[in-house]
Amino acid sequence: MRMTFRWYGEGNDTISLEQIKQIPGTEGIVWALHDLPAGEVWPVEKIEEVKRQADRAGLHIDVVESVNVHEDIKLGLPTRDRYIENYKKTIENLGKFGVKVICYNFMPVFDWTRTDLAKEMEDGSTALFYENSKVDQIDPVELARKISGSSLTMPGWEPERLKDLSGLFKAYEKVTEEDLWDNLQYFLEQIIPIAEINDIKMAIHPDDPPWPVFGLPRIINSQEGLRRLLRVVDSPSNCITLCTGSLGANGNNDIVAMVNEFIDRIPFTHIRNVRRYENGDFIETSHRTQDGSVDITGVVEAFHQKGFKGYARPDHGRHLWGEQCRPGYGLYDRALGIMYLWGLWDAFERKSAAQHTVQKENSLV
Ligand code: DNO
Repeated sequence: MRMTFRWYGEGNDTISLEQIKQIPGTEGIVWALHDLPAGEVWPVEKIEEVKRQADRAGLHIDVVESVNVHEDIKLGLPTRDRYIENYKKTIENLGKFGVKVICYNFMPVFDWTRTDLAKEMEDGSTALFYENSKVDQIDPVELARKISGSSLTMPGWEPERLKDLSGLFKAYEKVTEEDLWDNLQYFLEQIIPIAEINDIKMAIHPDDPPWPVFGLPRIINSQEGLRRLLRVVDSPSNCITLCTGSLGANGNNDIVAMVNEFIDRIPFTHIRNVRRYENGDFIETSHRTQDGSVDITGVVEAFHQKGFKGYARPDHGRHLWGEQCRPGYGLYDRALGIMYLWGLWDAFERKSAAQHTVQKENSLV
C-alpha cells in the first residue's frame, strides 16, 4: 500500500506540502489543476509547476484526482468529440510526467453531495452529514448558488460547472441510466487505448452517495455496476478508485467482497468510514472501524491479503481542534486516519510474517 494525501494546490489549500511530508509513510500528493474548467487540455507548463513543487517537498505526483469529464460527454452530445480529444491530450501530457493513475467520475452535474458540511458530533468535532429528507427538499440551483458564493467551493460543485444548472437539468431529463452507460462506453472506448499507451490507469470514482440524487441518473454505485464497468472495456487501464465511504453509505454494498473481486483493477483506494442511520442518513466519522458502519479493518485486511501495491489515501476527516479547512479536508483527522490505516496494515504484515515462519518451520519438521 502506497500512502498519499489529497492536496488542492498552492494558495488553494490550508495545508502545506511540508506538513504532508511529516505524516508518517506518506509518499505522494493526490492533485489536480483545480482552476481549469472541465474539458480543457491540461497544459504541460502547469503540470510541470506542480511537479516542481512536489519534488521540492520530496513527494510524488503519481495520482491525479480528478480530470473532470465535460457534461457534453456524459450527455452524449455531438460536441463531445472535441472534449474527448482534449481529454486524450491531457492523458498524454500527464503521462509525460510519470502520472500513473487518473481518478475521474461519471456523475451527472454534481460530484459528492451532503446536506451539512459541519454537523456537530458527540465529541464536539464536526463532520459532513447527509440527510435524505433534506435532499428531497433541496433546490439544487439554489444550493449551487450558495456554494459558489462562498470562498471554499466543493469539488464537483465548481462555479463553472454550475453556470447553467437549469439548462443542464433540462438536458438530463431525457437521459436514462442505459443512455449514461452508452455514453460512458463511448468515452472509454476512445480514451482507454491512450491511457494504455501512456501506462496510465483510468480509475473511476463511485457515485457519492451511491444512489441517484435530484432525479439525475447514477450508475457506478454497486458491485454489479463496477463489474459492468470493467466489462464495458476489458483493459488493465480501465480501473476503479475503490472509495469505501462512498460505497459504504449503502449497507447493501459489501466492500470487502469488492476488494476481493476487483483487486487487479484497483490501482487507487480512498479509505474512510461512515456511520449509517436506519432512515438512510449518514455521517462521516473517524476512520476507526468501531466509530462507523464500514468494516475498515476487514477492508484493510482484504487489501493486505491480496498483496495490494496500489495507492491509498485517507478520505474526508472530521474537523478537529478548531481547524479551519476545506470541508472534510483538514490535516488532523486525515493524518490520524493514515496512522490508523498503517496501524492495521503493519499488524497484518506482522501476522502474515509470523504465519510464514510457522509454515516454514513445519515444512522442515
Ligand atoms: C470527494 C471526492 C470526490 C472525488 C471525485 C472523483 O471528496 O472523493 O470529489 O474526487 O468524485 O472524480
